[in-house]
Amino acid sequence: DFKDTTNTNPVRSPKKSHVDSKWGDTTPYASKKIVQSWVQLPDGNWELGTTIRTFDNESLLVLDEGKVLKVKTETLVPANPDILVGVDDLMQLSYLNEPSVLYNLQYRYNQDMIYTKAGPVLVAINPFKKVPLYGNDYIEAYKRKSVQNPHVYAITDTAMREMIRDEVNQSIIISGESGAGKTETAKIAMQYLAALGGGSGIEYEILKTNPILEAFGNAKTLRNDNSSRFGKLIEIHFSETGKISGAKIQTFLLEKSRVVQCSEGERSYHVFYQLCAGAPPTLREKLHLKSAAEFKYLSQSNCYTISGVDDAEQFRVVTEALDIVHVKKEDQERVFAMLAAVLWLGNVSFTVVDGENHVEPVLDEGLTNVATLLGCNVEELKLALSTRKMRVGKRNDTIVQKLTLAQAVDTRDALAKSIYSCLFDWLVEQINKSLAVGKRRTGRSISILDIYGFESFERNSFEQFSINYANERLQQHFNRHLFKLEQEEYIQDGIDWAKVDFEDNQDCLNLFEKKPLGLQSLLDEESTFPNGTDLSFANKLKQHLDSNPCFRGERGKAFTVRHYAGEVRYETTGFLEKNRDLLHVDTIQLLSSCTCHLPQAFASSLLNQSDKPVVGALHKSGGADSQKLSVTTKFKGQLFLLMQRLENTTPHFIRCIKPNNFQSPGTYNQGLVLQQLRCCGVLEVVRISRSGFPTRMSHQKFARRYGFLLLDHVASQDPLSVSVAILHQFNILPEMYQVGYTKLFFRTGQIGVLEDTRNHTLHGILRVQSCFRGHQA
Ligand code: AOV
Ligand code: MG
Repeated sequence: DFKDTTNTNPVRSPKKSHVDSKWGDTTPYASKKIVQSWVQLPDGNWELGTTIRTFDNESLLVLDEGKVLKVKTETLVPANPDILVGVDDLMQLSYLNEPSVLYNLQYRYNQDMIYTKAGPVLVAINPFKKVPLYGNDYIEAYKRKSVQNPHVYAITDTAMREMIRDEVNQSIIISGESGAGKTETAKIAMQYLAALGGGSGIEYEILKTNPILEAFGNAKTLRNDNSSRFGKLIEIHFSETGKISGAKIQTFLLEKSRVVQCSEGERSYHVFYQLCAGAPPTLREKLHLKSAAEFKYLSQSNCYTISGVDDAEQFRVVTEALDIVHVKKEDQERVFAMLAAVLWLGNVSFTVVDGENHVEPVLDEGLTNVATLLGCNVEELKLALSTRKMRVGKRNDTIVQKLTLAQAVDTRDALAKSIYSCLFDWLVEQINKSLAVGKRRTGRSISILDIYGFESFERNSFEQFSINYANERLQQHFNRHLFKLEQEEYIQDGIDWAKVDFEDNQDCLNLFEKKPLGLQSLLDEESTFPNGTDLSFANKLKQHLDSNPCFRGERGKAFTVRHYAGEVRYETTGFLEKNRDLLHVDTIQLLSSCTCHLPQAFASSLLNQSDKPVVGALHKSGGADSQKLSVTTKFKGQLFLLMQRLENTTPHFIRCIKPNNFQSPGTYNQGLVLQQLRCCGVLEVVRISRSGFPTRMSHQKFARRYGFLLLDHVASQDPLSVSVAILHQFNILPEMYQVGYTKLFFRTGQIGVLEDTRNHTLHGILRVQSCFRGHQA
């Protein structure tokens, strides 16, 4: 129940420990008899050395390969005794310093032990290869608790047990940089839940949502061959007996721009390549499909394949999965037709009309195929792509404006992007219908959060701006639970506690969210100005935010933000347009006239793009609805709601770590790992947990839960007296617990003994009862 590993360390009183933020234990070096210590080499890596002589303030060390080194003694960092090498919980390290943690993780990683506990947090290091840690045998073993190694299965098991025990919703929150392994980890957790809560058959459907959502929402980036370009929360519900009763998926801000534009060496969404490679002949003909290389949207980045991935085979996997979540064959075909329409849209080109500044679409197979696939009239399509209706003057006369080349290309791309994102939303809706949970919400659900990880590229745009903001929010949730709330609770309940400092990211969040002078408000403001440009936006940021320590204005249209995970330089090019994300009325009207639509839901989600009725949406400033929320504002609202929902759950955190930037197995880059450990505060978490009291229970609950185990009569029956009597009877050492005003606080592992005794006793009672009943019968 209380899955704790016993702390083998001598307990240090938090008040007396020599703890500083950098090294953890800084008990004066010279006062100890340490043979081995860590020495930092010029390349930044740490190596183990044995001190052979010390003089003045210098030490002579011999390294593993026999090299001898003279260094300043104060730069040496104590190493742990051999017996602690490779411990499965960093809490057990006697010296909790960066090199020891790095080495411990590396030692385990080299033996394919990719999971390690850092107090309450599970650290997972991406192996970038198949590791023999999964499947039914392992699931069984974790279920029976016959293995103790840290694992996603173990943390998922804990969530499951706590959900049933406390009747409180749980969440598994997975974070880490792009490519660190979040999505894989989420799938491993789902696998475990499906195995434990399976039976109704709905678990297969839940598992099959993964290939579908990955096909439509993941793509190859420079960081990750299977990078999630949307955020996802899947809430899995359970019946009273612990069986899965349904699930609900919520998605966040899909990166639409990828449909029409992606950088060299990256790909658009997997599903496009899968369709081109895997569609059977009849479908190919019907959709006028060609190979990926013949579609401009796919050819622009010069990357068609992913090593080790067979797109044609994946196409079959995806269609099979669509069958399983009950998307009808005819709807599937409509989905593919929409995808083909998007691809053909990219091939629509424009010619400049003689001597004028405006353009017309070329009447070629691109244009006609789009019209056929969407089921609209070619002439109407031409007009929608090259003109714009506007209202002018006091009488609101409608005039038709002809578009320039740039405007026409934007209109075409905007159409492609919205068809795709509506398709995505529609699919999620279909999946949710298939997985639907009954109306009654219970206290029995486990939510798994897998969003896009922190990103920093050579060029970063609005997408990275949004993704990294989401990661700041998530980091705050992590901080709140592991540092803030934890310590506040100790102080509130009046127990003896010396505060542990942690890197707070509130300043960075304020930089984003502050009104009226924060990044998001300023972006929204500039987006509503008809004359606002990316440059005027960048200038405004510099004017108002230059004194903010998390912000730095750059030359031209750029700015830098100091994120918790590192500095990122953003180019404002395209920010305003992406934030406005407007679809012109003409386009919406065109789409609502199409005959080849997916069922109603699709059309309506498209019309929802302008939050008002289509007719009322004509505006002077370019024909779009000014009421529509900006992308940033909507995203922020979604994230707030998400955080609120997570606040009502018991969280379980998994930190994924990327050991190298090449997606290759066996390479452990110390610097890279250290940077990730630092920015998410792993060492501080361990420090708090080690000196803290992670298990707590109110006096009442404690007395009720264990009171019946008391052997002697207690004079006073008030919960506190009963609790104290229990503690005495079980010989719980005074340094292992603290009595607060309302609760008892225990160090890691302490409650386990009580729980075991309680379970044994209960078990015994039940056996006696059933024996008795059997006897009677
Ligand atoms: P991410 O979700 O954290 O990145 P993924 O979960 O997609 O990262 O992992 C990236 C790749 O690492 C996967 O495609 C696998 O090849 C490999 N990998 C990760 N975890 C494991 C594992 N446990 N065993 C084997 N291989 C693994 V992003 O979505 O980019 O933030 O936006
Ligand atoms: Mg992912």
